Amino acid sequence: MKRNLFHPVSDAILNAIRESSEIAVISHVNPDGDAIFSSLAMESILSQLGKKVHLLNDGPFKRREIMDYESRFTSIVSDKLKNSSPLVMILDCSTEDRPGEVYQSLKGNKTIVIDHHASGRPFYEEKLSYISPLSPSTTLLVDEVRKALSVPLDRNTAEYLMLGFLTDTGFFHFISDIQAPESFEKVSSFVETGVNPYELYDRLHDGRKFNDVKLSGRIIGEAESCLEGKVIIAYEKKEYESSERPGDTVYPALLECEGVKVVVLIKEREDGIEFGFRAKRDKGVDVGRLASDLSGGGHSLAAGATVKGLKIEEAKPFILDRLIPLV
Ligand SMILES: [Mn+2]
Repeated sequence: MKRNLFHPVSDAILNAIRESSEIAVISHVNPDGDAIFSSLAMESILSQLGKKVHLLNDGPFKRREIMDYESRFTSIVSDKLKNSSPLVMILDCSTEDRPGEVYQSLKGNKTIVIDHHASGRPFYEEKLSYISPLSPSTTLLVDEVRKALSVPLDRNTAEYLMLGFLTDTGFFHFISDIQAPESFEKVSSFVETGVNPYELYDRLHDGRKFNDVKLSGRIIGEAESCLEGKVIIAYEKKEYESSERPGDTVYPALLECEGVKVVVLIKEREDGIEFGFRAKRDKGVDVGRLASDLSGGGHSLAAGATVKGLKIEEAKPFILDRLIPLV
């Protein structure tokens, strides 16, 4: 089998870890599952080597799947930590602003970057970085570091590694054929420790508030099919109150519609409109480019942008004008 996803972890990285007794682990602001679970897995691995680990994140912990772990992290870098000149490990961040404020106060320390994003502006020292754009999650790269450090895989660590993988791949949905063989080898090693995919699926999905599920239903009910169904527009109005991000339910449901190429979620904010875009794979629409034309960002299949001063009734013609040449 051709090996694509992982390359050897450099000696510079392994030595930096071995020589450090104090390590600050930082992931990105507004964290997602992969950010938090790669941090927790790294903490568990480093602790087994006797390291003192500090988990840092600016938050906020808004996503349901990570809320329970907030207390394990801090956004305050103590003077004591600063003065100890810890090794810094940055996980799941593609640009220098992603690690947020906590990183600013530790800048200048020796820093390792582990990430799987294809784009971004490198802000790291080559030999201290472990970047593999083909890896479906940062947690799989953390597992390569674990192996290189000869730390055995226990169930607890495997569960974190699996959770980051599951959240970044939409529970196996977004894995390409290039990624699949090596990814599933990893998954196989995780489940061998006793990790149970069924249980993790329920843990990631259950516990939603009834009203949040109803609101998602309302947003789907009010969605509009445009341009012969190639574009579907849904609205998240200011008066809608949800304790979660309705898009997590609304996008996948609307992307299942026959003939759809792009789903747009128009989110009414205090100062304008935030557009969320999701594109169907293999339909030739790059919503990342559309978003960046609007000074936003993202990937070819998932992206977003905010247009200040735009009113909700202006949002649909505004975005359809831009989508007509693309679909
Ligand atoms: Mn990630």
